[in-house]
Amino acid sequence: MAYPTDFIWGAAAASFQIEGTTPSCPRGDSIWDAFCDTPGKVFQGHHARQACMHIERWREDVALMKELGLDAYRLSIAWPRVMPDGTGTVNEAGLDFYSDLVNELLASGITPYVTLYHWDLPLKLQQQGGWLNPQIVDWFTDYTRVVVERLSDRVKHWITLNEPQCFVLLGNQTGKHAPGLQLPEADVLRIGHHALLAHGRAVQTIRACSDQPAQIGIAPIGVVAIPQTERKVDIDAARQATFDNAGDTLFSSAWWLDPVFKGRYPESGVEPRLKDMPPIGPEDMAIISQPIDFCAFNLYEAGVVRAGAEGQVERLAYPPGHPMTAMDWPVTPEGLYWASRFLHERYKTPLYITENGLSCRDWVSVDGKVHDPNRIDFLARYLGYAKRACDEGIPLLGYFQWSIMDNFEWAEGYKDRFGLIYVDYATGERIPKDSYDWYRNTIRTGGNELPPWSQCGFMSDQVELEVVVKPRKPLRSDRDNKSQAGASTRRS
Ligand code: GCO
Repeated sequence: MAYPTDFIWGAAAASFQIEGTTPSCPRGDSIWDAFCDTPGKVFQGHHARQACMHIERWREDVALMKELGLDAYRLSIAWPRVMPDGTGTVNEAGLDFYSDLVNELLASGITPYVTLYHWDLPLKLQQQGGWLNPQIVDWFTDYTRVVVERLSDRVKHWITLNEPQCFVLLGNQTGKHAPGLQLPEADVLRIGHHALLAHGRAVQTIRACSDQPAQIGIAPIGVVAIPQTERKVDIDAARQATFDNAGDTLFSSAWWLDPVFKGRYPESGVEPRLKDMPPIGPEDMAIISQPIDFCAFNLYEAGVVRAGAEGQVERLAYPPGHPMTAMDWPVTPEGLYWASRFLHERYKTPLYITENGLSCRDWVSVDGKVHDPNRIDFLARYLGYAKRACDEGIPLLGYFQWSIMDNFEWAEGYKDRFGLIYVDYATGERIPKDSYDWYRNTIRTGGNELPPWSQCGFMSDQVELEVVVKPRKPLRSDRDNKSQAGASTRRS
């Protein structure tokens, strides 16, 4: 079988990670600027003031996207570039930048998918409490309106929030990300509730203000458990581990997506947190569960489980030597299929994979090229499993590779490279890697040259796995060492 002919082949990036700043198109400070300025927070004190200087080189970047043959590019808007203080004054030069970028993409045959919030909260808003202040819902609504009024004559696809798990929990509970707070759980839950309300109000705002019928979604991390084998009992165990885990971790997909698609928080997460749950207004869940058009998810890795003798979920550790990325995330291609299948079963909505990719320590070889065979193999394996989802009739509409170019990887600075295009941060030079050519061919051939999914995985009942008896709560160190067996291993 083949990928559907209208499958969207994309790549993604995010404002703070690539844009940089320039006097002709300034931006207000975001919480990430302040975080980078705080000693010890970001690897070797790296900063994204320059990043990839996409703010100056965007035409060259779009030309490379066109050459790659992308159907779509997922970008994010920097709130502080559009509204330097977060509210009030609009920076027209900032809006012009995004408007010109959208025009260039469209002229190149590339559909823009626009994420409204990819973590760069205006610092001025953080100084007023940020996501903990209930007014953030209005602030975000106003910002959304400004962007939609300017771009929606040309932009049809919108993603409200990127990975609420990360910006809420890593930013405010573990302190690993900006704004670097370690708040009590009651505050963290309140922040999460405000984020979901902001999502719902943004959906309403886009629907009300868009010049054309919009396609709207949200992009959490796809936190999923995969079954060690395809025996029904193991599949049931994986489904259960995927959705009944909100008591163990707020990274849980159900914690963020049940409110959006079902209008309620999952009982498994509420019950152990009764004393800390935020006040929930009478209209809140209706706002949060505004109908949306698709569920997006970002997927890099997954936990593995099986059914124990009594049918109970057994969380398993990957065996020694299991393939790992440069960021120490286990390589789990099967996750793309199981996430698609489980999310579709539960939420009955079309899906997009809005991020997937491999971090390597790529460098320029003596021949002047950048050879990244592991990235090619990683992408082929994951795409093999995405194809399986399509073959089985799961409405997976598209795939966005992370990332079109190397960029600022948050607390890891520039250490880890995810790009199809190598960036020399000293000169700004772009060098397409081997994986760029490979992806171009994959797009050109509609995925038809990918290996069959049955050859793409690492899991089987032949692999001896150790049972991790006690699931544990996420640790602060997990951003550096994400291998928590069983549930989400990534960042949870
Ligand atoms: C995130 C973001 C991206 C990352 C990517 C690799 O998940 O952190 O969406 O900005 O760069 O996922 O970690």
